[in-house]
Amino acid sequence: MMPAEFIIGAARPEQFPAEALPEIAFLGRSNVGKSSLINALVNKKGLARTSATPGCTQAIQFYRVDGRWQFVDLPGYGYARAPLTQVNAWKSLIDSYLTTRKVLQLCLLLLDARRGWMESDEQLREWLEHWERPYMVVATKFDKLKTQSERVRTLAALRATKPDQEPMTFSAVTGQGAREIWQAISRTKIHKP
Ligand SMILES: Nc1nc2c(ncn2[C@@H]2O[C@H](COP(=O)(O)OP(=O)(O)OP(=O)(O)O)[C@@H](O)[C@H]2O)c(=O)[nH]1
Ligand SMILES: [Mg+2]
Repeated sequence: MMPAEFIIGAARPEQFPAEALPEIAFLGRSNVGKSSLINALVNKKGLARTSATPGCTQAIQFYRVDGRWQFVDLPGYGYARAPLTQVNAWKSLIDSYLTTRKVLQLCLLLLDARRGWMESDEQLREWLEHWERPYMVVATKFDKLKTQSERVRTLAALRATKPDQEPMTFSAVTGQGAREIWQAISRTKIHKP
């Protein structure tokens, strides 16, 4: 287990904590497994709240990890039944985080392995590219792909959209992929704010 602690849940930009450490942001559709991935990486069940109900993480949750990083759990998007006011609040909160945060080093864009790229993921991807935010794609819930041909097909579809990078895979059930994601995080260059 790695030392990890909750810092704050920020519902407004004024509540973002000090830009003290490099940040790794976890982005993706509602229910894709962002909070589960954070818990698996720090090997601490229950650090980030997870739920089978989409829209569990509402504010931006900041965690300090190993005294070296801040992990940032962003509220999920793309939940069809979310009210429009909530969708707009999500957009402006995420917008202000992604456009202003100087210590943001790397975005992990999580996709459900069974669904691949969906429209809202494509929009986010274009947005990250527009703002020149480095990001890596992680296909989550990989344990749900039962056959080798399903896994091969999924990886090919993910590569087709972002050919410059091998997509990473992850399962919170088996822990598969956590080591590679840690390697990617460790490789990101440390930015001095
Ligand atoms: N089988 C399987 N289930 C997973 C995996 N990761 C997450 N889940 C389940 O998917 C559901 C959503 O997981 P969360 O980690 O809460 O998802 P989230 O992206 O943080 O969701 P929001 O906070 O609502 O945006 C929970 O029921 C998890 O147990 C995985 O790798 N495999
Ligand atoms: Mg969550």
